[in-house]
Amino acid sequence: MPTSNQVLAEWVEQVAAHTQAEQIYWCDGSDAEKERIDQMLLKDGTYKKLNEQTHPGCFLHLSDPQDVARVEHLTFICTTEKADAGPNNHWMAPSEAKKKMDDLFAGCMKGRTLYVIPYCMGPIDSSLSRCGVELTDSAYVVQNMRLMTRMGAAALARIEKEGDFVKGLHSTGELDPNRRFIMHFPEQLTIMSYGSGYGGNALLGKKCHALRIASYQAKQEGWLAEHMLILGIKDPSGRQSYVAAAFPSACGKTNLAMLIPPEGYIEDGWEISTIGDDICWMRPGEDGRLWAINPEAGFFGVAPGTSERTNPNALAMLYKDTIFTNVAETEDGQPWWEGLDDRIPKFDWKGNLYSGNGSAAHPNSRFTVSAKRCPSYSIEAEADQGVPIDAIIFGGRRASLVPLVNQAKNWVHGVLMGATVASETTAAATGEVGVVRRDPMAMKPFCGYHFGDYWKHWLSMRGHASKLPQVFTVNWFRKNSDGKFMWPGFGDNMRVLEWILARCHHEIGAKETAVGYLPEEGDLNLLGLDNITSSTLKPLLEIDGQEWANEMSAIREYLERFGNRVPEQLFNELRAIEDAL
Ligand code: SAT
Ligand code: MN
Repeated sequence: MPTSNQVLAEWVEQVAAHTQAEQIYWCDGSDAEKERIDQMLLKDGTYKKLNEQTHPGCFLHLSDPQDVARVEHLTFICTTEKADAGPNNHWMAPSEAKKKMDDLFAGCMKGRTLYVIPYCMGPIDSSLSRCGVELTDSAYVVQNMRLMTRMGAAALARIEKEGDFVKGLHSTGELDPNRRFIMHFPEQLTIMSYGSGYGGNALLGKKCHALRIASYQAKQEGWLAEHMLILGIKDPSGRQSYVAAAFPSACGKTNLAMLIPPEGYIEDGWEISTIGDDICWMRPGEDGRLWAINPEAGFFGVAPGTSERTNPNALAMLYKDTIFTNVAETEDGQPWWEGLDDRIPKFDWKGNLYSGNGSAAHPNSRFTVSAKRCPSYSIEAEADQGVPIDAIIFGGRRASLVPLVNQAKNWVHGVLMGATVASETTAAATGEVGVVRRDPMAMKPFCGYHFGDYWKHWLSMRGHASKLPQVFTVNWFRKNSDGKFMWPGFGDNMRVLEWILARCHHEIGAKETAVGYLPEEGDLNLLGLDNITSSTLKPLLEIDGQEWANEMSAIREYLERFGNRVPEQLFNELRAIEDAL
């Protein structure tokens, strides 16, 4: 066995025997290995080669049409005590879950190869990083993990040095939605996933490890594992700031992480750099600030809506060495999706001739690409110590009520804001799209334990870090009475970021309201924005007392659902806001 880690060697042997895998393959992460597996996937039809002239090294994978998104109703947290999983999770007793999964995995790899993928979440030498090993029978998963994590020999070496790692066992099984489960055992640092080959269900380093398991570990060890992008902003004076922002899946995290500022800003010398687009691990540093790493090494982004206008940086990275999943294809073998441009594709995401009706790409179709291919990717993302965070932003899609930007008055208020943000649902998860649901810290599907304990943990960061970031909410998705978006979004979100940083560095005043600090009229830089003046912007920066009083009642009701584990401080804060309203 090619490892000195006894626990790992025995686990691999035991899984191979139980699943009756035909052979075991240890991934080393080399280029030669990548090339070999690409060729194999082409040969067996998992991959289709895209146009080598326009998209060298790019492949198209069309999944089973029933396996295109995360399955929250089949995702379980299996803690010994049901109460520890909380009302925010589906729970199953560990023994029952283990039995169920053992039955599913029995003999499931007959005739298949068991791939062993040692991986490291975060820079390979960073003390903030954590390792795991995924065992899978899917070579497509191997190739995605190669892009999304630091995988192979270096990760194995770290595991052998440190000893401990998260165990993730995965099989695509029969891709039968009735034989599909994603089980998490936070107390055993173990994940078992069966019956899906889709991203969040199958690339176990991502949501399963870096969020559900890591959030549980983070609580015990005094750090935070969050569903956040990380963005660097350099202002014209050369001052470097960093922002972490939480949005639910498919609300524009990737676009914000790769934002290109409006022309005037670029001329003035503003620069944006990308650290991560989905996950952020933060730990208090000796200086009292929160230091963050992006545990991932690639982007698994939503393709539809990505264009030269919305995200030029993303488009620039997708011309080479990218895996496309469930997008459409043009006549000349180029990947295509809604919102890209006005060409008509030849094939839809099921590989059929595109009829012109309905969407050609699946709304949750994805690209997988190395972060290094992103023009705005920052070398700071590889820094062992991480980057210090100045602001934390919570956001979601809200057609009404929620202002463009709002600053929390203090940490407790910020935690309350984060705990109660809501958003309209998107295609990233199976289920109805467009329903408003509360999505605390954008972690509703990803927190590995009881939300009450999670909020308590957030509040406790005050005791660990003396210079916590300022907290804000944003809403790019407000609509007017004609149903049109009121804010241009995308690159123009820079204007909001500028205000946020000015607040963090105490350089600008604000309008104090019952629910937070908002920009004064004229304080947002609107230079160069056609059609938007301070007066058209006014409703976006106002608080409707009555509507907010209703919102506060809804928030109280929501918090009460989590019972007596909800920290009393949140209710005190809520009461103060209600009084002020
Ligand atoms: O499918 S993933 O969970 O990996 C992506 C997402 O929904 O954010
Ligand atoms: Mn996500």
